[in-house]
Amino acid sequence: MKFVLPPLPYEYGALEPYIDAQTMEIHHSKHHQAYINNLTVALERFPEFQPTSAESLLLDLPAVPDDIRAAVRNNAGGHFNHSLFWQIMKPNGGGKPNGLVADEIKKTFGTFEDFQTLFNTQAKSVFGSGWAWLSVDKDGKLIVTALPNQDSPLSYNATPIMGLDVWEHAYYLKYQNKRPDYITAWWHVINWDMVEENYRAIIE
Ligand code: MN3
Repeated sequence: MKFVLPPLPYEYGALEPYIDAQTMEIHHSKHHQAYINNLTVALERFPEFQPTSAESLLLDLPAVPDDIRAAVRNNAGGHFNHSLFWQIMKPNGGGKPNGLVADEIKKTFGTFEDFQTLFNTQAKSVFGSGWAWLSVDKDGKLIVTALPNQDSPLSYNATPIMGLDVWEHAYYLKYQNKRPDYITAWWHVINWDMVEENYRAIIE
């Protein structure tokens, strides 16, 4: 199977002023592309091992040949995570969620603001590089987690519906060491319609 860089659903500058065009261009065309290239190179070493998708690799990492398991974990993770990340942002996003996911957030975490505080705390807590995630666990419950590097919730029995990349490459040009400012700004570009769509795809 051939892995390809999905086009961004908006222009590189579309998330300004919250995420700058240069960061978006490097992040998408260089970083995301590098995960795809590295994944491809790793898999070429085992032509008899033919995954059907990045998801299938992440759902069953123990099935990946030992020699390339770490590379697959990092790079299939990088490909899958970023593919989700671009989709759950949009220009003129932000605000509060609607629909089923909004109801479930309230049921699980209290108010929307309680959820946001928890998510922000997880995003700030990542030591070094990683992500904060909102996922649906195997019992259908919403969970907020932080994971290191490019680890995907898929490898931890959960399906992500929203994630925030807190690698420095996601914000350093504009925000330098001020990760909390990037996190605050990011809520202005969240695409709640897509989060709702992701949620419905799992529970319906
Ligand atoms: Mn990234």
